Amino acid sequence: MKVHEGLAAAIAAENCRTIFSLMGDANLTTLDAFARDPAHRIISARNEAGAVAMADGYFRATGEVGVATITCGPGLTQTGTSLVAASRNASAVVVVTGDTPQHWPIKLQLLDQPRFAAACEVRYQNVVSAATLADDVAEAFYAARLLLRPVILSLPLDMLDDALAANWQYQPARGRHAAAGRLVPDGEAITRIADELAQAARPVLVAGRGAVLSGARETILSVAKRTGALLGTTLLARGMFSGEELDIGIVGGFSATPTRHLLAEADYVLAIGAELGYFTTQSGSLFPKARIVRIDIAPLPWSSGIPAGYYVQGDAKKSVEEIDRQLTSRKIIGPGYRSAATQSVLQRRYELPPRANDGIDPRRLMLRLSETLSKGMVVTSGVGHYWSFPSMYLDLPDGVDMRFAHQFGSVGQALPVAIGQAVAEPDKLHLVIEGDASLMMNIQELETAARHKLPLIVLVFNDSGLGAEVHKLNRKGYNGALASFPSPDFVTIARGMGGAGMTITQEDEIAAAMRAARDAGGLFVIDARISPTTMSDPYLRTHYGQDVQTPLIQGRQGASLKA
Ligand SMILES: Cc1ncc(C[n+]2csc(CCOP(=O)(O)OP(=O)(O)O)c2C)c(N)n1
Ligand SMILES: [Mg+2]
Repeated sequence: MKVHEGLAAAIAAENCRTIFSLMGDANLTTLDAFARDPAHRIISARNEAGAVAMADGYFRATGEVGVATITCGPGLTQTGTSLVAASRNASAVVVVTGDTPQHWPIKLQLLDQPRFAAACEVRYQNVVSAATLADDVAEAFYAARLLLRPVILSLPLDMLDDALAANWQYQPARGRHAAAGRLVPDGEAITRIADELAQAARPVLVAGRGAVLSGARETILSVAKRTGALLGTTLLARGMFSGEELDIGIVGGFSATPTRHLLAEADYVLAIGAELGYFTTQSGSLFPKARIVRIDIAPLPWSSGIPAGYYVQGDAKKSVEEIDRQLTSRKIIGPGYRSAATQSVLQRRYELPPRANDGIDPRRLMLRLSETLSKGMVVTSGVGHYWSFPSMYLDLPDGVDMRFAHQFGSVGQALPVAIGQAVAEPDKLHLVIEGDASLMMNIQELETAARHKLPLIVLVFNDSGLGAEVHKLNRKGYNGALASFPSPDFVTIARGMGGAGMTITQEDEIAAAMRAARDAGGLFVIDARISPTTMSDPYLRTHYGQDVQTPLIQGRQGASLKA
């Protein structure tokens, strides 16, 4: 057996049957060996950036290590943004590549790869020799799972055809090292939080993705019942408390108006499994009177831009269970926010701003889209001016999962991340929402989605421009036209790539478009011609100082809305 064959066998032994790739000298023989087993699947992307983002999406959907393989040098440099985005999402990803040996005469693709990896916040695992292959591969997979970030596994090109020992065997990482257990919080810290919660008059619990992943929902509900706390989430945990009496939806820049009114009076905010950064606290202005306490597994609190508080390192579920036990044994029952006054704030109704006459109204489009969603769907939004509309105006029915590909603040990631998710979950219908400019950044991957017949609908918020830039330039008195230009015909592009699509110019047409997409199966692009002058609620608030009134939609099925 040769090294590349052993490598392919080792990857498969790590429970990886699907690999995302783009070929080159560093990986073509490894892919050939991997493909010999008909149960293995190779998803060939059109750009290495796409391959790594797809592996990231695979992890997001399954919790299993996503594996991508790409060639060295220029293949690796293409992946920079996707690597950092995966790192910021705490995604376990292994990227298998090669490296030009120093003694090779051809230096064309030579790169200082470890330094590149360091800048991209990923671990660089070098395979030292054929004799260490098994140990090095296992360490890479172990590190990806333990550290929850990408690991680059690199083999010198001249090693790939070396012979492995006749008795070579691969023992997977899981058989070698135990997985990390739940992080136990400090007991005194928990007592301190229980004391403070027991005394708080208007407490708020904010659950983040860590709370979702650790399965802390029921325990958080129990603490909320004892304390009368409001139940909010970060963006990434959107929908976690839908239907609960004191659910206030998203806490942060995307908070609804009732949420803002209630948070303004909060005296204690406990964030659970959440980083709670600048955007979630609005730099502290969202709850100016509150003491801020955070529980998360990160070794260091991310405190940039938020008021000082108290940080406890611990698993979300374990920590809240301890708090709950203490409150229960002390028989604490606080009214907190439980009152008729709170309910009247939560049930306030708002008018939507009037429609513009230069395209689809994005708020109403999201309300109409909500009616077409059904159980088992996954909605993934990217980032741009448009993303506040799905975040704030999409009414998620039960069983619809909402995810975000905004990590690292990079536009263009949502399509390849959603493709990786669709590969991992082919039984679900995937809807990815992208801006026109964002889609153009990785548009080549539409062909990957079509070729693999993935159940993927792409909804393009098409305002014919870099909307975020247009609005900011205009607001500052600069030339917004610099960032607006006609977009291509996305439906023609979708057809050319092997998919289908429909252009819509009115919000009511979304129902027919979604029906056509379901009927078509496979890749379907909905090119929604959005009003380029309609600004999002956060932009009106932040850039124009307007007191916009955003209804609380999540978990209330649009009850507070007059459309
Ligand atoms: C990789 C990257 N390049 C540039 C930017 C700056 N940027 C932020 S939003 C945006 C506009 C994106 O346009 P589009 O996807 O059409 O969404 P819109 O803002 O128009 O709703 C740009 C270019 C970024 N965040 N990431
Ligand atoms: Mg745009």
